[in-house]
Amino acid sequence: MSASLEVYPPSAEFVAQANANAALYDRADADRLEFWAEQARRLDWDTDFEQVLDWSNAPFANWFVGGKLNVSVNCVDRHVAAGKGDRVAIHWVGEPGDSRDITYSQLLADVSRAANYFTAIGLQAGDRVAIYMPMVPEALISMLACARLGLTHSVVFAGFSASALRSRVDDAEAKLVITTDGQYRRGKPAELKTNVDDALGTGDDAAKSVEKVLVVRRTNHDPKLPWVEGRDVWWDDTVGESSDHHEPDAFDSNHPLFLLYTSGTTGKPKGIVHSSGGYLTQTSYTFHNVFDHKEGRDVFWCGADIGWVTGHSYIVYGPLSNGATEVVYEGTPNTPNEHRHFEVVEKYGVTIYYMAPTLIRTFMKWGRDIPDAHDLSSIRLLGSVGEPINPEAWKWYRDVIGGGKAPIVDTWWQTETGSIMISPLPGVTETKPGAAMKPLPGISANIVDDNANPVTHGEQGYLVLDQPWPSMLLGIWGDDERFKETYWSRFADQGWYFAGDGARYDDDGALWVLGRVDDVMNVSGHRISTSEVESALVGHSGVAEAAVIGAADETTGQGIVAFVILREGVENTGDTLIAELREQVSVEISPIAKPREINVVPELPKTRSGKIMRRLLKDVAEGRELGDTSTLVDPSVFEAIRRKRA
Ligand code: 6R9
Repeated sequence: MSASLEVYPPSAEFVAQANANAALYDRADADRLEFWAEQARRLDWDTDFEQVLDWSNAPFANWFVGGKLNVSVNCVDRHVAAGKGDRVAIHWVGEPGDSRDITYSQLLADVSRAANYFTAIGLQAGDRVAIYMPMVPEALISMLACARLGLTHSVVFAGFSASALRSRVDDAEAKLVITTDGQYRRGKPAELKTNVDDALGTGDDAAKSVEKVLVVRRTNHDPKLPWVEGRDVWWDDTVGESSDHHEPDAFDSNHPLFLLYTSGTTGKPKGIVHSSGGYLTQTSYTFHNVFDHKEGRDVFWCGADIGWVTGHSYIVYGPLSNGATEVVYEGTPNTPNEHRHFEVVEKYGVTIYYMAPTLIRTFMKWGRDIPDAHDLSSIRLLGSVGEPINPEAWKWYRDVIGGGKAPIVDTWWQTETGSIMISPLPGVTETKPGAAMKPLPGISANIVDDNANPVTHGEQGYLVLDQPWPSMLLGIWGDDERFKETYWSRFADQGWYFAGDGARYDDDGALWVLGRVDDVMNVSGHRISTSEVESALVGHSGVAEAAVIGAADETTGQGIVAFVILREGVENTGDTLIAELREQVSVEISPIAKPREINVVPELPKTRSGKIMRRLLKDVAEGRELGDTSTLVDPSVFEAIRRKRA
């Protein structure tokens, strides 16, 4: 990467008002732990911490040892107590066009009601609650009510299938599942509660841990919604009838706030466990500095879903702990038409807009006439997350959405890191289109080769985090060994966290994240493992073997391409079979994991040790010349695959 690429220095105007300044790096460098203690004190603690970090049991971290706090009090009560109760916390916009404004006082009442009901049904701190909901206010309220009681929530993306929900409910042994009757999907109500019924099963097959299913009325689409007496209850009849006053307790800094399942390199999703004090410290700090948030003035909008970590950290915990006013949107960007996002920006005067590159590329495809038809001048800062943003999309974003002047923060982080780790600081960093630039103050990262030696500028290497950070994962739910093995074994001697991403520094020392170096695909910013899709395909009775790769895709970053071999005697019914296979993946995992392309091939390319050569399949799928095939058992396999695709 050459140093001559365009750089975009912050404007004098932005610098003059920015929350962050260059001294933040100096302060963090001078005393990292003291720096984090200072950030932690932006929160309200019931009991002050005695020690900033206990790393003696690495890689199991304990941040802010001895400290006790209540996460929901930090996100809600303290703003009301400070006289900001009438401030809008959430401008909620429903997909059919309905909307609700919820102030901090109303949020406190709603969270208290839910907390009182959860207590009434016997839930106790440490119990797990599964949340399987579209983007309705009750989803956020449920998360905060769990936090208030020390219940560990596990949000499962409402686009996931019944079987994906079941495995997550079972793994976490959730006692309560919260859902809605239905959800809007591109203008039409679709089932949701019935997915929960399918997931939880009946009789011998019933999910053993679940005692109650709490249902929010959203679509009202089915007058005969199936109902399990004694298990299922309506939100309105229960939470709605509970007292709006609730006295919270404080919990240990390391109390598990939530679990969030994410794809790994092996089939089974892992439950990433996050803390309370450390997690909230860093989400709150990053929200304030990376998004340059000004209380009472800014209107923030993060387009993620609460089913992903971005929704947890930058729809719920980061904004609300800072007393922000934010837009929460239920639907897709093209319902009822492609103007939707820009109308919302205009209506609420959105100032900070945080989206995924795949959406920006979609906007580019739709054409600039659409955003140009709106007054987007309220926007003063843009954010990007989920995958590398290509320089072309970066420039379009700044010019067309940011009026040619809004700084862009390209934020690198992961479910496991809990909050933003590598990003420009607006008002400080000279940005380059496509680069995440530099670890934030207080964060330490490095790019190293196979032998843990730092790479020279221009060389590609592995992105590692060589110091613990406050919002780091506590572990993988119920599997300490897998936690150590997955993240800490690659550079075990050094004690570094290996993120699974490749990266490089350019000649100026700016950091560019290049994407995953493992078998995890990134489709529209969603992490999907190749082996998960492979095992879904092999679950079809006609399939003997499957290999899946992520091929470059102009819009979605990567597209899923599958190669399957049929069992002996199974007839290839062409499109019918392909449709069945795609459906199989949709049911087993989610519609977002459906392969873009499925090739039925006579053979898969394998090394002599029997490993599928995915790298070569990628070359084929991306239409490149084949690389080195010398280790293949039978190089002619490719000719057969090529012929099939042509
Ligand atoms: C927050 C989130 C994590 C993976 C991560 C990386 C990719 C995220 C990125 C980025 C380049 C960025 N990723 N942000 N790559 N530039 N700004 O997306 O979490 O769903 O766990 O995904 O996403 O590959 O390892 P998660």
